[in-house]
Amino acid sequence: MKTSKITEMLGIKYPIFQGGMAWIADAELAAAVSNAGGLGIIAAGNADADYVRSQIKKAKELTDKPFGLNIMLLSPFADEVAQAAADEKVAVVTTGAGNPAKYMKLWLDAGIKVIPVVPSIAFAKLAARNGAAAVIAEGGESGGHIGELTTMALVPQVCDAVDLPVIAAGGIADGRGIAAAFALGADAVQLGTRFLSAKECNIHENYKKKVLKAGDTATVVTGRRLGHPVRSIRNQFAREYGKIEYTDISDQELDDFAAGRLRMAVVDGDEKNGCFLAGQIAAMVTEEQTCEEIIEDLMNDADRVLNKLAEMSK
Ligand code: TUI
Repeated sequence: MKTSKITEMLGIKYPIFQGGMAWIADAELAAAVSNAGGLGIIAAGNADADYVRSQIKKAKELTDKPFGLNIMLLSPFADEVAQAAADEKVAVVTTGAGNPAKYMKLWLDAGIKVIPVVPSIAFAKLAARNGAAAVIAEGGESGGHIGELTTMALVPQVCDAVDLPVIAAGGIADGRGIAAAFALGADAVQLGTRFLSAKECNIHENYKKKVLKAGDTATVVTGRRLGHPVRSIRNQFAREYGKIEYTDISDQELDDFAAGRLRMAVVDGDEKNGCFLAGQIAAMVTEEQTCEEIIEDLMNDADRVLNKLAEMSK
């Protein structure tokens, strides 16, 4: 595959981002993806600035390639992590779960390329006005915190709405998904769930097993009532949350019920009580591979599909 606007802008080999998955995407995963030619992204999640600084330092030791930092804007530590990103001058900041407007000047002054996740055209336009280098159009097929639109509907509309490179995310697991994203107008793709099975992904073995054995309807969305819909693999926690979500339980109690569940999944591998975030393509993740194998597979498969499509149009 030839270079794209994104590979040229960021100085990376392949137009593949690894999603900045909270609690999951650490320096080791990000560096492995960057070393394999994609853009690895460390997730700040709900961690404080000291943790984030140590992860950035570690990634710099593990790779001389560009990598990114994802800042989850609902985090209580978002302010100090935003400052850490500027101090450490990471190549790329991606943001999720909110509006990064108040940090844009800080990051742009530090020479950082800011690439927010946008769940709608309004947010894409706002990001463009505020100086974003590109936007990630993430559809609701994704794991974790999601917007309302699907990738199929969101990506072409965002491409039409802003004069910026667009990275498509949500529901992409192989070369067919990558080719489809390009057909919709994207310049690159971001994958999260596919990297959950990576050898360099330091999640609990039970998390990997859950993804590897997931079927097509394995995931479910909870959390709409509090305005933070989250897609995860159906298990006891998701069922219990679903049962109480629309009862007269208070917002605070509902929030408390979900608190700490991602950690229980990622660190403890608690199959019943953890919240195992994963996208709708979990069933397409069928083997443990290194990041290099995953990325080479993806690019070869995308080339195969694009060549097939080119043949069809002759
Ligand atoms: O951020 C994600 N995925 C995530 S974050 C996360 S941790 C979390 N824990 C508990 C509650 C919520 C999150 C797990 N997965 N993806 C990027 C993303 N951003 N998807 C959707 C959005 C988004 C949604 C609304 C971006 C902006 C936005 O603005 C609306 C507003 O009102 O701020």
